[in-house]
Amino acid sequence: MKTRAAVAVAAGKPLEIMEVNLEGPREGEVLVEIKATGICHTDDFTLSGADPEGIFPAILGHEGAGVVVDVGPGVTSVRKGDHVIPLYTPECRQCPSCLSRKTNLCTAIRATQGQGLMPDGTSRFSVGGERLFHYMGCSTFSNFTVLPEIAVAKVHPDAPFDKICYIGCGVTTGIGAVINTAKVEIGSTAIVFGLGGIGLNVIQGLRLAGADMIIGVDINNAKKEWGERFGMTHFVNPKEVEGELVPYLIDLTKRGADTIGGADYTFDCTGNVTVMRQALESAHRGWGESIIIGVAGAGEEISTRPFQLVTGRVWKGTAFGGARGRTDVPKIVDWYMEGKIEIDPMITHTLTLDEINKGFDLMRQGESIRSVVVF
Ligand code: NAD
Ligand code: AHE
Ligand code: ZN
Repeated sequence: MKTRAAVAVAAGKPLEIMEVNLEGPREGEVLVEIKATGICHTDDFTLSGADPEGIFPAILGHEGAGVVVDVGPGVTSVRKGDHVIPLYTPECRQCPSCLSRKTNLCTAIRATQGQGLMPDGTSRFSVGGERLFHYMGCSTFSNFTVLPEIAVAKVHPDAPFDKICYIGCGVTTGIGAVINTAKVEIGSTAIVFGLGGIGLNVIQGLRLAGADMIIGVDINNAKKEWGERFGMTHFVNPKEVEGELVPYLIDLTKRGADTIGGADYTFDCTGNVTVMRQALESAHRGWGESIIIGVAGAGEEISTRPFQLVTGRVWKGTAFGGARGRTDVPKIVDWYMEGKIEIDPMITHTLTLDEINKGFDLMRQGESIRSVVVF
């Protein structure tokens, strides 16, 4: 079949909208009509050329929602008409990682996914006889896409696609980092570095978890109002701090008889390795945990004095908020439908596929929280 898609033809180039060929679903695969897709910073990271796994030409996008329109042989868990969210972290429930119960990082198809291919080692997309690569197993910047059955979560049929697509990455990553990875307790203190599409969801996750002090750090002052909207109690712009940021934050988090200071939990939502170090070092001596969410470019490394860890701080990372997609994503959609979490105000821009490059520009300029493309 033919479908319209935004194709990443090469690193650093704007996406090109074109009609591409899409083969139907094979064994264990489903064909999904994508109704809406968010634009995440990670799409821009890959498009920029900084992603060691980035390959071109490819169809990017990993934050979608849509309807199953066909299924391949052997598919049993979803059928035509089901509303689904594609999962870049699948859940096969059979691989050693899924069975370990210690991680959400299913390994069933990770190798081929990183090569931009379906699990059988081929691509379903092409144009003019040339192969196009899949991206993160999703390729939601295409109106129709093919996914392995284990990489779709069936969700509430009344949920609006143009909002719940954000649960395909940003919402789940931010809230999940708080609930699944950090396991934040009521009354905690927390610092969130970077108040974009992920950081604001960390903030709403902290509010849900009952954190007392939620400090947001961003170099863009416009993010103060945004953070406050979702539960942030204090805002710090590092550019306006006199002296070093870390001692300033440690001082800000001193409470009651505690003269040491530092937050119980800190979160990097920037992808900047200098910020990651600041986040670790502003965690409380003895127990503070720092969670890396941001994705850093090829060749970049984090560093700190080992003393920071010797004195009890813990450095952790999280992918997709530690969520098991097929189990947790439908629940998060239900939370949205029940009004337990907010999504609508964070979707600042709704665009057509033809306007997708504008969505990337808005994100780069710090003018959007989330742009969503509606097909
Ligand atoms: P975004 O562009 O919407 O937001 C980034 C924010 O960080 C902006 O508000 C920006 O002003 C701020 N910022 C930049 N430099 C800063 C600095 N030095 N100090 C403080 N704030 C700074 O991006 P996003 O969509 O929220 O994504 C954030 C990061 O999370 C990206 O690296 C993305 O690739 C990553 N990500 C990771 C996962 C995961 O599963 N681990 C999932 C989604 C996104
Ligand atoms: N390809 C990159 C890795 C990028 C990365 O860490 N991706 C996150 C999701 S970001 C979503 O916006 C992830 O899921 N990581 C786990 C995994 O298996 O990729 C690189 O550096 O190679
Ligand atoms: Zn993402």
